[in-house]
Amino acid sequence: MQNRVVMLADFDYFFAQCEELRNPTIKDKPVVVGVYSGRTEESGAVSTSNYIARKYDVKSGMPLFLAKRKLEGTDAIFFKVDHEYYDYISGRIMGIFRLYASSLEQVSVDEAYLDVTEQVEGSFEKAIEYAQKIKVDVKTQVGISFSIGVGPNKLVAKIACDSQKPNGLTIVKPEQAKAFLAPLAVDRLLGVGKKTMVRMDQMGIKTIGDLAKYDCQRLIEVFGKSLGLYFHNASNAIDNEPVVEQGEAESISRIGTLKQDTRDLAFILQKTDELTEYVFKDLMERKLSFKLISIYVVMVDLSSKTRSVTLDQPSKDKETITRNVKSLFEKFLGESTLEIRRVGVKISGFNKEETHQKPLTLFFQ
Ligand code: TTP
Ligand code: CA
Repeated sequence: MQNRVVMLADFDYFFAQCEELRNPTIKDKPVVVGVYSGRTEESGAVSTSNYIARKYDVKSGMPLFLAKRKLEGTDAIFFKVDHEYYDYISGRIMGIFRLYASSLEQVSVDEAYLDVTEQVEGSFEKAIEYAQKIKVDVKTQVGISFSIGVGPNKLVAKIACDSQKPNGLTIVKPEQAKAFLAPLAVDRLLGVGKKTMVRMDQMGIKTIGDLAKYDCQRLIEVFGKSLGLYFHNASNAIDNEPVVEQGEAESISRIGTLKQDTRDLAFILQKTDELTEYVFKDLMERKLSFKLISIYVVMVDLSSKTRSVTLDQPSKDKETITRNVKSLFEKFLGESTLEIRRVGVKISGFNKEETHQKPLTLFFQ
């Protein structure tokens, strides 16, 4: 299978950058965005600050009075959070990202994964230029800068992105991924909190490289099967989690145009087999089972029809799709006399438990 090329984009000092955007004159001053609790004039905490304020040791989560003390004597400016405005800016950027990716997974108001494999034809060289293009486009259209990490999967892309901020662009090719992770502390991996870190330290594991070399069987004994396997894979830069749209459609489908209008079953099935390959690939990535198979037919007069079949048992295999698509078309050709122009294959009726199964990594916190 082709290499995946996955990007993580993380907007720089986001809330504070949004404030700079609408007040350009404050750009060279320390900027702090805070949540005011309302109890007293001063009480509340720092949401984020620009990099000038960070030089004075201002940090997210810090009480505002402390931030004010640290910035005493400077011309620092303080803002109240304005989520509506930040969401609006975020939405505009996500809209631009969507044009650049086959799938977009928004993780938070200021972070999103982009699967750009097809767009860069699996090439990390092309991905550098592509990432720069996205940066310039967003900067020109919206005025916001961000950091991008590029890797063969989400895990590597995320750590790559964190390694160079703000306005960073960090590329980690598949063959460099293991060596890139190896020297980093184990707690850089999602799921390694304080307790796990102490336990790993006792086992002589300090870096991701130590974890990668550690006996997998032993990890399973200590942390249980799913977590043990996850630690083994993650430390070896293996991560197969697909980039999935939030609230993604409850079906997988592909439509294609036939090379010529026809009523020839074999000719049609050649096309639908091709479409089924793609549908099946998506299905494998999402690890789902389906109960409903449908065909979509567009006739020469551009009228369209669908036909479906419901399976007795949920299925996960390709042959079931191919076989049912074939019999649906056999039946359909018997019912209609028009030549066919376009065809589609769709599977749906996914097992709800599977669709709601969150990736393992979401269970950690
Ligand atoms: P982050 O991505 O953690 O931080 P950032 O965008 O401010 O800075 P950078 O990525 O350049 O390091 O958080 C994104 C936004 O979430 C941030 O702008 C404000 C908000 N936030 C809080 O409100 N409280 C917090 O404790 C943190 C960490 C973030
Ligand atoms: Ca950010």
